[in-house]
Amino acid sequence: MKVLDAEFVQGFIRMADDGWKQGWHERNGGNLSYRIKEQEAESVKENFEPKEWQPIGTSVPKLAREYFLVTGSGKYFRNVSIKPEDSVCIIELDDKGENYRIAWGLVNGGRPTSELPSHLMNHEVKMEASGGKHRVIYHAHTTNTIALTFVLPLEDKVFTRELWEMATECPVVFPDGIGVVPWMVPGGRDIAVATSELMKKYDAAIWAHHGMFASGEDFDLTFGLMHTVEKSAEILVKMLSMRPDKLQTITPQNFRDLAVDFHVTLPEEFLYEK
Ligand code: 2HA
Ligand code: ZN
Repeated sequence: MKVLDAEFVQGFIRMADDGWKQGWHERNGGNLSYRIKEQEAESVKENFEPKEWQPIGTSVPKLAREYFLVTGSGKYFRNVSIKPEDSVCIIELDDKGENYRIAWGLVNGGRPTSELPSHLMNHEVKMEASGGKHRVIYHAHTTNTIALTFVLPLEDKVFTRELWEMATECPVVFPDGIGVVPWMVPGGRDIAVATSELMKKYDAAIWAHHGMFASGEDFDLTFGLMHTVEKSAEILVKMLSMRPDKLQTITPQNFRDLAVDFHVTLPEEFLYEK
């Protein structure tokens, strides 16, 4: 089968396009990766032409020999759907999880995303935590979430609680909460380590003054998570623009009642009295 005909590739392209349409991917902002299933890799392997091995910049031994579909460094989400073979690539990891090589794509040259260390370290953590179910890692420059990192304390418990309060669906969509990474230089191993530490506990992490990372089992769940958090952030930005306080809101006891009916566990650390 041609790579572009595969369902997982079509799903990846659609998600990239959806993110672009949301306004989260100015210029070359953001990146997306998908851990390819064995039978999916098998179905398109006839097209692979492996290039030389390159260092990942970190070590992900549990992902040894896995294949990933990833956006290219410096490539624009805006272009993914019209020239996917120029914008994305399939990479293979070596048997130590220390090097990668391009097997398909980036036909005009280039490298996988500059955030490859963060993507792969998050994949490693989430694969373990989910018993192998999580396959998608998504980084986007979500406008309203970024705006909030200038006015809210950069604490997991503050962001979780404030975002939960803005839309009743939020505690059901991300019951474990959301993490916050303080401002750090992007692209390297340090920010990858800090993010993957938070991803042991959460499915989403905010990068202060930069954007967000989300993890999920498939494209729908991962895009849906990013979309839900960002929508909630938009409501909070609107609310704070109208007045600095709330006349009424969802209370800690409301959240506890919701948890019972929706069969989710909401950690008490987020249900503090203000
Ligand atoms: O330009 O978003 O964080 C890609 C990025 C880097
Ligand atoms: Zn970014």
